[in-house]
Formats: sequence, structure tokens, C-alpha cells
Amino acid sequence: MLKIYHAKQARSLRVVWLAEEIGMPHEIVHMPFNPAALKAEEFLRVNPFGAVPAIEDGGVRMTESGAICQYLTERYGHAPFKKTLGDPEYPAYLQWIHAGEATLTPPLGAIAQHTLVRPVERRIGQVAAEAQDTFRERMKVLELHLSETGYLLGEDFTAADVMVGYALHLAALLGLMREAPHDVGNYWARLQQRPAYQRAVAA
Ligand SMILES: N[C@@H](CCC(=O)N[C@@H](CS)C(=O)NCC(=O)O)C(=O)O
Repeated sequence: MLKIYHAKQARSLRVVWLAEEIGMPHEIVHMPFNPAALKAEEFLRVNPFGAVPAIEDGGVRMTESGAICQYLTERYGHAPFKKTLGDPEYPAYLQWIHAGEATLTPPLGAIAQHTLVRPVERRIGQVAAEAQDTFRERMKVLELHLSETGYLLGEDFTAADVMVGYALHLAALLGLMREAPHDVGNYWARLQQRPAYQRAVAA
């Protein structure tokens, strides 16, 4: 059975959410979110980066949330949740899968580090403020791709929404969704109503 190494509120939420969306049975290994657990020799054998998520699927081990979502979707997902090379939406699908982690999440990581995670004496207010500005600008781009209803690629909810959705989940934890542009705010509300998201958050 698929084994998912997960810490609450961490990027591993994407993998649990995706497994729930595609109805894939899985076992969750709950990891405490601290260096003692994540950098322990035993866990470094699973993920040498000492981070979550990590998965074991038979002989397959993977440790990048976007790559894992793509892999699980391609291997176990089905249309319309998964898009394939022949689909006209495929380039946008890939674009948003990767933008979720590579473009939307980094400023949120900086905000979390400099407002919550680091000891107070190592927090730099200007880094947090600049990262907030960056995230606001990036939400404006997301706004352009959304409409009143549906998801990133239109009516079909896909793995791209899981990847971007986790960035919005983190933004909400950091108090940034209160100022989200109109369609981004409504999109975020629709994502939160999905039973698979709710089950993943509760896991
Ligand atoms: N690019 C990786 C980032 C993984 C990552 O940084 N995970 C965080 C949790 S959100 C973590 O475990 N950090 C602990 C650490 O790096 O020490 C992904 O998308 O999976």
C-alpha cells in the first residue's frame, strides 16, 4: 500500500489530498515537524533531504510534492482528474502543477520563517514584508486564470488544483487569504468544500 510520510500543515498535505481525490488507499506515517524527527538517521534513509513529503509505493521512493502528485496521478488517476499529453489543457496543467510549488510557495516559506518559525532574534521583518508583496503580486496572476466557477483548468478539478490549493492553504494559515482577490477567494472557498481536502486536513 502507498505509504505517505506526512506532517500536519506541511506540503505532504498535497499528497494526502491527492490520494483522497483519486481514491487511492494509503497509510500515513505521521512525522513530528522538528529536526529531531526529520533529520534522524532512520528518516534520512527515506528522504535524504530530511523533509516531508516522502512516499514509498512498492519499490518507488519519491520526495518532491509536485513530482509525487504527477506520478500518482499518471499511474493511478483517471480523466478528467488527470490530463495527458494529447489534451489541449496539458501545458497549462503542467504549468500550474509546478507553479504551485516553485512560484507560489517560496514567498510563503519566507513569511513563515520570518514571522513564526525562526527564533525572534533571527527574524528579519523586511524579508517577511517583501515576501508578502511578492505573494500578493503572484495572487494577481492567479486571479487572471480563475473565474466565478470551476477550477484552474475550467470545470475539471485536477492535480494542478491540489498543488496550487496547498499554497492557498498555507497562505490562509499565515492570514493572507483575507486579502485575496475576488476570484482567488472564491476558488479557495470551493477547494475547502471538497470532501477529499477536508479528509486530508483531518488526517
Ligand atoms: N520542494 C519540496 C519541499 C519539501 C519541504 O521543504 N518540506 C518542508 C515541509 S513543508 C520540510 O519538511 N521542511 C523541513 C526541513 O527542510 O528541514 C516539496 O515540494 O516537496
